Amino acid sequence: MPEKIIHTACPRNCYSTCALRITVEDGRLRRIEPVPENMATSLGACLKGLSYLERVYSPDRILSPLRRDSSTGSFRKVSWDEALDTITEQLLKLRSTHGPKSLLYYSASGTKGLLNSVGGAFWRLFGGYTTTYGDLCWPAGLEATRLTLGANEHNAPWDLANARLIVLWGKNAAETNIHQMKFVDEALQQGAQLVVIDPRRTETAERASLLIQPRPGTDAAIALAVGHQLIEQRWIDESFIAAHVHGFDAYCARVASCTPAWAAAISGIPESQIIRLAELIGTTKPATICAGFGMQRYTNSGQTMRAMIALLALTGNIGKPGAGWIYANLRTQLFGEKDPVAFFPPEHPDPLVRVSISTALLGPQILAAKDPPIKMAWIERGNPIPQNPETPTVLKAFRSLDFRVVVEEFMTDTAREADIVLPAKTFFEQTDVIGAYWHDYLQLRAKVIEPLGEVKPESEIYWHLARRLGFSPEDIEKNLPGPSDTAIEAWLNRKLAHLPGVTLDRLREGPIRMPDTNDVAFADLTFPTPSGRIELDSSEAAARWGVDSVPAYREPVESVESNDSPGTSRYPLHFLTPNTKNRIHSQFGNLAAMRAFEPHPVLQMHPADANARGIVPGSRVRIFNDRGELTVVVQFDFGIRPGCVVLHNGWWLTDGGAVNVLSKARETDMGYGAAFHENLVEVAPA
Ligand SMILES: Nc1nc2c(c(=O)[nH]1)N[C@H]1C(S)=C(S)[C@@H](COP(=O)(O)OP(=O)(O)OC[C@H]3O[C@@H](n4cnc5c(=O)[nH]c(N)nc54)[C@H](O)[C@@H]3O)O[C@H]1N2
Ligand SMILES: Nc1nc2c(c(=O)[nH]1)N[C@H]1C(S)=C(S)[C@@H](COP(=O)(O)OP(=O)(O)OC[C@H]3O[C@@H](n4cnc5c(=O)[nH]c(N)nc54)[C@H](O)[C@@H]3O)O[C@H]1N2
Ligand code: SF4
Ligand SMILES: [Mo]
Repeated sequence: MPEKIIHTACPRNCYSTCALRITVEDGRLRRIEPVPENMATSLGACLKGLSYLERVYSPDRILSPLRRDSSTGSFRKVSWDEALDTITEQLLKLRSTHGPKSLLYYSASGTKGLLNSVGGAFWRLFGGYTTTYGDLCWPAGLEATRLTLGANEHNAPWDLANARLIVLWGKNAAETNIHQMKFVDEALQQGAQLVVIDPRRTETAERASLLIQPRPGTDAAIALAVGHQLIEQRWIDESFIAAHVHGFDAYCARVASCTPAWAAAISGIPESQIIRLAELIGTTKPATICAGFGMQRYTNSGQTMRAMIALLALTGNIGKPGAGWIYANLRTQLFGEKDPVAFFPPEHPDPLVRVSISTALLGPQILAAKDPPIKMAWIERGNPIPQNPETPTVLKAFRSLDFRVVVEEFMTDTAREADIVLPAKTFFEQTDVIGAYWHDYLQLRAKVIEPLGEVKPESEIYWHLARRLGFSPEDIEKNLPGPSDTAIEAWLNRKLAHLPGVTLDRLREGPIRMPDTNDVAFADLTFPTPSGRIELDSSEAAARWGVDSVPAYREPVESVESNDSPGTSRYPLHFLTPNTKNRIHSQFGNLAAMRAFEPHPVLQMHPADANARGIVPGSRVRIFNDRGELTVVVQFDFGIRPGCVVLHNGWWLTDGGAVNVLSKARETDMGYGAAFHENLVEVAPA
């Protein structure tokens, strides 16, 4: 059969959301190449993207429904009829005994797509359901940005090349946003300076002229001291502040005592580095701060992010080319998710939906749920057992349920706990439309091959279940797309109808930037905040989250310096669990292509910390605290701040490296994020 070329886009939870050009031959994927029309990802797929050639056809992929034998724990292949009949019977029993809200529908970040909303539509027709609020990823930063600037938008990715100063603050773009490094590189070639602020010397830091390695969770102190210094040196843009900033006087009062010496003592970095950072931010224009998501997973990090954005407001670095705050660009999230607060409790506009479980507290809150209690879980697009905080409690919570369904591509830690596992599609096997959170392209995630084996996309699974459960044909017709490709396309076109000029046919021609978008966010200097200005003083922050209305530094709850944290002398090491280049969280690590680079979990440790504990490189060590223990191989790394140890997140329990065995279920100060980076451990020879 002749070769066929199809354009699609990678839907992983990854900044890039790359456009991909796929060659298919005999119905099989052959080649994956770049699509230069997406200007943000013109360099093409990363190794993970290229590894789809392995992933889709992996012998480990789940290609048919499986049923667990509860006495032996082993799985056997069953027919779709048996799987769907069993689930139907369980759902009917659950609904009549405990009510529909005893069903937890848990979905996470496994794939992007408009069709993801079909799950919610199905469970409403079922009569209702319980779901989660907040998420593991980014909400403290989203909320801090919304409170300060009014919206989560930022300049186009390529605009970064115009910056003269780039601060990658708690962001490891060389591994997590690799396409951003192209624009960092262009800026550097034109003489820009790069600052990296991270407790680790990452690959990103190799290009930096200043690397600041703070004690984790103390960045707010640094930011406030930089603000203090900017004001003291008159490195501020007074006319910009007068016209566009709300709360400058209150901010000045706050930072008056936040001297560089004060912040240096808190953050454990030289005072001279804070003074140098202030000088760079105060005297280099335009300046962009790119803030990572990793650094906003602390109990004080919403306030930290507000303190960081303030530095751009003081220096007039907003609304201009090469300037601004790059955190998340929600311009393409036009399907109800633009205002993250809309999803927050206590009220949900829909009485059929009980939004009562904080994602950060998933394990404890499943166990504690009442009226009705949670009795059954349906899990898709997520691997909560290794990825959510407090793995042992998440495991206990799932095991306490009467019945569990997991829709998965692979036998993950979560799938192994299921009573029924349903095979999940890969994105090559169903058409969808996806946005992004770094660039503003809408893209067609076009179907490229027929589903392998007996795989059915989720929307089709729901359609079959709806018929078995006896939902009315009108309800099904109105709310759920049918199984055929044409029904899916008609459903997608209806979803896009409110966007002028955006149709599947138009998307087939290539990625489209959002209508009415531009390269510079807030270029008109209007800010959708209560005051219409950039808010350094936010009464909404105080009212909604109970924090100081002006950003302040507060010691993290679990910290070597904090008195609130019992037993910290027993657990003196910060456990950092960052992302890694060749995985997206718990995905890809099971493939041979990735195992070749990272065959097993490795703890990275500064030799000074290791020597003090009699640990030699290459040996096995125990990492432990009151919550759990892991045993892995240790590697020395002079680039890590002493007092910090590093193990990449995403390893499975079955790999022996599931980092959340050690973390605590705890929320961030705002946005209902997960503060699992506040995590103290001790390490000893195994
Ligand atoms: N290859 C790859 N790319 C990804 C992902 C992936 O898993 N793999 N995941 C995607 C997703 S879902 C996300 S959320 C993003 C995350 O993207 P990033 O935020 O870039 O990634 P993280 O590794 O979570 O954190 C970045 C850095 O923050 C540092 N850090 C930790 N605590 C602190 C602190 O208190 N202060 C400071 N200044 N730095 C700190 C860590 O050492 C780490 O190097 O990446 C996305 N891109
Ligand atoms: N300690 C610690 N924990 C962390 C983090 C950290 O930095 N440190 N990072 C956190 C962050 S930022 C995030 S975003 C989360 C990520 O955690 P999750 O949102 O749970 O995401 P993944 O680990 O990528 O797992 C997604 C699962 O979805 C499956 N999947 C992929 N595509 C499909 C599909 O089309 N249909 C179905 N049904 N399934 C599919 C994949 O096979 C995979 O098993 O982890 C969080 N956990
Ligand atoms: S994982 Fe990210 S960088 Fe890699 S191909 Fe997919 S979108 Fe692109
Ligand atoms: Mo994330």
